[in-house]
Amino acid sequence: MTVSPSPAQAAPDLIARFTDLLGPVGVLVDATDTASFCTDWRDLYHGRALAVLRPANTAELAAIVRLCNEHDVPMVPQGGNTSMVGGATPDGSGREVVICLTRMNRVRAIDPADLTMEVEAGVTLKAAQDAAREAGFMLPLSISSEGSAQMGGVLATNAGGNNTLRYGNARELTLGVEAVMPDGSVFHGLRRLRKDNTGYALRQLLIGSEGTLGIITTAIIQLHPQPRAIEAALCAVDDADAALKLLGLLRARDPALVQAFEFMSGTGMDLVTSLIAGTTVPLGERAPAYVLVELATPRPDADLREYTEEVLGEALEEGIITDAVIAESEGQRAGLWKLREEHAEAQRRAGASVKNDVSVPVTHVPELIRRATAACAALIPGIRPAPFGHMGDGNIHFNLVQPEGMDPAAFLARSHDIMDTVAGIVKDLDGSFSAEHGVGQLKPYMMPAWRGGAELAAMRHIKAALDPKDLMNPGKVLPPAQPGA
Ligand code: 2HG
Ligand code: ZN
Repeated sequence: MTVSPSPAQAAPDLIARFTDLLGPVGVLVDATDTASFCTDWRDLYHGRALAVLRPANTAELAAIVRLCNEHDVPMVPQGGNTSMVGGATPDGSGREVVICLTRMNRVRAIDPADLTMEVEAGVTLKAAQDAAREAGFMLPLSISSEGSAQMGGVLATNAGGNNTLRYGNARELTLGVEAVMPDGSVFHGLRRLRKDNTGYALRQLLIGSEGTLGIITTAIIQLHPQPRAIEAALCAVDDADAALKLLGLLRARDPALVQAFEFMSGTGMDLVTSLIAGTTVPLGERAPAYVLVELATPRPDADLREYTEEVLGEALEEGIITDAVIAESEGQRAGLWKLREEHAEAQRRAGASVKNDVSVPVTHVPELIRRATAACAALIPGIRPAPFGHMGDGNIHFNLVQPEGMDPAAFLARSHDIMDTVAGIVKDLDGSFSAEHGVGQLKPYMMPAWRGGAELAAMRHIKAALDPKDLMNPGKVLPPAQPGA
């Protein structure tokens, strides 16, 4: 039997140079140590890494990027490894290094006058939120994976999440970034300016580039005042049309109060309550769909509770919602959010599933759900559509769980059929095939049809200009160029 050498055994000199730069604690090469960095949360991709490199600061990161550039070593930046599209998983060649930012994990400063926070890439989103809260502010970015997702990845993927409709996504909340570029040079863009019209917005190019143009090391994030009152309510609705009416009512009354507006299908909710311990829907009867509404205000004098009761009462009277419960305590509010946040985990436990992280203009959400549900049922009888997500900003996770009893592999073999079916409807409704999860290695094949022509050509030019050797997260975002294209 021949035993092939581990990737690191094939390049001992390089590993020694990395170790000189980072010390032994900064370099992992044993397969047992690197394994968890080489597969994704969804278990869709399984790669191999030459090494996992863990720099402790920007200077160390810049030094290893320079070395990789010199030796043509492809680099895969990785934060909390929570990508839904394989965006942080190395390929199977064993030539790539994973660059893990976990050791760069300091909240450097919070400026209470400027309402900003300076935070390093390896800080988890949850830790950044907590630090902001302890200082009396709110970092309004909130996503299901916030306990593991790290700020570098959150920015690199322009994460959105639950509060986008009120506060914007990562892009809107970021004033400045520092990043190591593909040649190892450092972009010193840690500026905290609201106005700065000085040429191309490199910061914005790096945000959402999914690590293909450079590695974000530190960022200046805008904070908001902490709400003094928050009311969360779970509403039962007959369908997404009713949910849209509820959104209309809330916005007509006071759009500034609406902090989250999350849709959940009855099917998705059934999966959560049956597969996740400690979850129950605190409403009388099972509904075809639900909306989790959160209203919040920083004003001390606003009687938000009374307002919430009044507006939901009106929705009940008008038959927009069929039932509702308002959280009576912080614990109950957390319980309502658990029902929403555990959707992804429940679907993972239910078997194989195909995710469609799509967005459409918010008024088209009901039509999207109706048409995509019918089209997928026609494609695979017994398929379980469980759409949920950030309806307030038009971003629906149109996820489909395998039919009960079907072979998971056979279901996953139909992934592209399902994704293309949903995407066709999304395109028809002027939407996007990836609203917040990015493109990663799962969806580059969709780029020519959606972003072709001048847009994709410009992206390729930018990539070639900044990363001429294609060493930064290769194979992600951009599809391979066709010969002659
Ligand atoms: C969420 O909103 C995440 O919970 C995950 O974006 C969505 O599992 C998904 O598709
Ligand atoms: Zn989401």
